[in-house]
Amino acid sequence: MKAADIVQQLDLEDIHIVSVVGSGLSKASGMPTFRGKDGLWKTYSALDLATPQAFKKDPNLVWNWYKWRMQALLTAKPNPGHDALVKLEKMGLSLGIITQNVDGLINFGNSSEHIVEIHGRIRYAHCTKCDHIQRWDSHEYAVADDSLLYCPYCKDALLRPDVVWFGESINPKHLQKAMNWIERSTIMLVIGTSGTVYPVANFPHIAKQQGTTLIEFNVTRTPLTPICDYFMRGPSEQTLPKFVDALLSKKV
Ligand code: BJW
Repeated sequence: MKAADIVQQLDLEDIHIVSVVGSGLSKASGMPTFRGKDGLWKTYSALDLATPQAFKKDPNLVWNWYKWRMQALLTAKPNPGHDALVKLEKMGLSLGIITQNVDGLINFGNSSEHIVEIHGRIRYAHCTKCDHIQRWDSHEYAVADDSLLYCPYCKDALLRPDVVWFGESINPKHLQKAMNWIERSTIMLVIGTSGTVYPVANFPHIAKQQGTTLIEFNVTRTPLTPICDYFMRGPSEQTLPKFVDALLSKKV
């Protein structure tokens, strides 16, 4: 469906947008997605590496996967899809963005009030023993040379990426903030996610139950498509800017 046709049907007097974001948004910035052929690194499935068990069994393997992704991220730039979300926020139409992406490519400058990075942040690593957290997003660390990163305080304890793996809990403050935005939302944008990882895959269902209008942006249908009110098929780096521009042209 065309952006202008969707905007035509929205209640423009009452716009409170919450966005739920997945890895498809960052694909045009050179970041791989998780599922499908993109989700394969060497012969490993990304999903088999994103677990505490995989890290325990072979920390070198898991760190090398993260270093490979970091090498891509060090030269990655936000794409027009990321920029469109920042534009919505600047216009005061966005309650918040719930992103599953750990890449930090949605750039609000110093303000992180309106974004929740629900699966963590790849640019940081935390100690497996103490509370120490440090950045590791530099060429110095992102070398796939089998070296491990250790805590400067605990010495013998490994650092691990500051992300949420399968079976690990989501930060309750992040969940609370996300739920609060969903409760207040009138529109939810579901962008570039396969909608298969919980609890995020439940958010559109919760929003739908309370009457929020759902608009999905994806190159293909997903398990969430049947409950969405509108589906904008295509790369989000193209469809999202079109939608945001159509919305802003009606709002101002
Ligand atoms: C484009 C595009 C373009 C491409 N434009 N689109 C309830 C039921 C069943 C199981 C569970 C449940 N609740 C919890 C669970 C267990 C588990 C889970 O969900 N399992 C499922 C697999 C069934 N969840 C958890 O363990 C979570 N923890 C939790 O809930 O704690 C409490 C608890 C624990 C245990 C049991 C019960 C409760 C934690 C989940 C953590 C997920 N972590 C990862 C790795 C993060 C770190 C890292 O980045 O390395 O998060 S896994 C991976 O999947 C990553 C992603 O954020 C996440 C979602 O993937 P995403 O973004 O949707 O990517 P893809 O590849 O799947 O899809 C890309 C989409 O883009 C596709 O649709 C394309 O078509 C599209 N696309 N190009 C637009 N240009």
